[in-house]
Amino acid sequence: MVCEQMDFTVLSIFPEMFESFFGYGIIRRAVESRRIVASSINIRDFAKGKHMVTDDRPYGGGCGMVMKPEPLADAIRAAKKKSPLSKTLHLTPQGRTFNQKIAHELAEYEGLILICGRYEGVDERICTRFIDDEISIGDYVLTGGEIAAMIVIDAVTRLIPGVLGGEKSSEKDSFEDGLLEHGHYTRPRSFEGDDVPDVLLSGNHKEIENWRLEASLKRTFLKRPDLFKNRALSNQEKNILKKWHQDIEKIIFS
Ligand code: 4GO
Repeated sequence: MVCEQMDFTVLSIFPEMFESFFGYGIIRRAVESRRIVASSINIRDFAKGKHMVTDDRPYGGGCGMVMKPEPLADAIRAAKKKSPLSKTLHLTPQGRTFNQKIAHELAEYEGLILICGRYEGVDERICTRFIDDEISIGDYVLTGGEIAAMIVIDAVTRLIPGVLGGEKSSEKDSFEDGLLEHGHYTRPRSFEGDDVPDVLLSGNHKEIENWRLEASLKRTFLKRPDLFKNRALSNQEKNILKKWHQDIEKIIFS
């Protein structure tokens, strides 16, 4: 059987941070079922000298430390030797802002080598000579790239076929079709006086689908109206919006 497998290699001075990340839930099952291979390289293992130093003072002065290029370069070469078809990513606030579309793009690679910086960041010559792509998980600064790497690995892993329970489980997610997801309900039917919408108990699958689409549109309109900018509407969706429009006009002009 041909089975898609993705190889993640993280480079960090704190590789132990990834032990719990790879050890729980869906990510753990993906490792156990060999749908992903998780390995880490301790950059310090490639540092030279008695003190295994990975950082140094910045040329030109200023505060903070910079990750030395030689240990990082050797660590990246070791990762590429083990996983030659992988794409090398650097997690940095200067990268492309990560989103679901980029997650799909990255899921196409055989593997990812994720470089996690610390201190003020890595020597610029590493960025220019060894990195295929720079990714940011959002416009804020972290003390290290490790959590950003986990976020990228998590979002990519759940797109790999077979990782989620049902084969199509990720297709209904928020963002997959450009809308937010509708709300979800489980038992009890009445929770502290708050009831599950009747339609969800009706067993009428067509009506349930219609209710969910309307709920998705409503949420997106109220919480993330910006998502409509880059998304075409189906005729069914336009009809739902037209109906609201009419309902609102009735309120205004009555
Ligand atoms: C990544 C890394 C923020 C991000 C980081 C981000 N901060 N927004 N910090 O994806 C250099 C040293 C980068 C610490 C690292």
